[in-house]
Amino acid sequence: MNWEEVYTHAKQWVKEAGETIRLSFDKTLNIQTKTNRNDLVTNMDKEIEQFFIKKIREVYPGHHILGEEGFGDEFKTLEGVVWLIDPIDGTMNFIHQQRNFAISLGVYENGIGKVGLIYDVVHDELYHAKRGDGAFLNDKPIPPLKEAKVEDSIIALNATWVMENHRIDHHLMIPLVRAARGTRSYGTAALEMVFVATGRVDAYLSMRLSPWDVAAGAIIVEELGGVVTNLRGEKLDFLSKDSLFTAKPGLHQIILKDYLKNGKW
Ligand code: 2AM
Ligand code: CA
Repeated sequence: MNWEEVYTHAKQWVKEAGETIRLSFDKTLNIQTKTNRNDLVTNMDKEIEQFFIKKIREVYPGHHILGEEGFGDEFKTLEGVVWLIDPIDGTMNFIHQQRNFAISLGVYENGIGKVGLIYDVVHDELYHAKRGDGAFLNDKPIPPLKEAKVEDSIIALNATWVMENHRIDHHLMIPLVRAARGTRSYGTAALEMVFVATGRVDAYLSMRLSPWDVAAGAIIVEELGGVVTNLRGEKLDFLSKDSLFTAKPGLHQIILKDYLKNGKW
């Protein structure tokens, strides 16, 4: 596989998709609900996913595609080359705010992340990485991540876990929230992961995300020395929904040991 070529194509396609989204701001959005009244999808989510699928199938007919809106393939392993696509990560922000959303595109080979792109469309900021070649914000290299202390950290986490009635004992989060310098909530896993990558936040925790929400971000964060696991400290499989815990090196280990180890995540 010529990964340089895949990288170049992916960048071109993401930019093109971003332009389509920017132009859509002047048009009327068609908004529908999926599993519940707050689980939203628009004609743009669908259009952008279909745009990527068309491009990938034309150039790489042997590759598999897993997309949030379900226009890709169905499969149970990450064998071969797999594109994990979130056409709009932060759909609720896209609808309500026309900002704080991103396109997220991760390409994996036999389960190993090779190329990751997250495009902040509104700011025209493309975060991208190819395994082993470092990570970039547009043309600028992003410096490697340094260690941080919990008491100096800003931690991104969303409050949705308070409402969810699964087995999670969210009271266990209180000591961590108290110990940190501050918390932030942005509503887009892809951008929250690039905020970790760029050091704008020190860690990001989420109780439940899908493979396409985290596939690209994991490649970018790991390329900079950051750590990406679930809340139990295990590697992600990029096939099923899971919790997410990503942080600077060192900080990840400390939070896991001192704050998360008693949770049933
Ligand atoms: P989305 O906008 O692509 O749906 C918001 O906290 C983040 O969580 C976003 O990245 C959002 O992705 C994702 N998200 C929202 N609801 C989710 C769900 N039920 N399962 C998995 N991820 C979800
Ligand atoms: Ca989405």
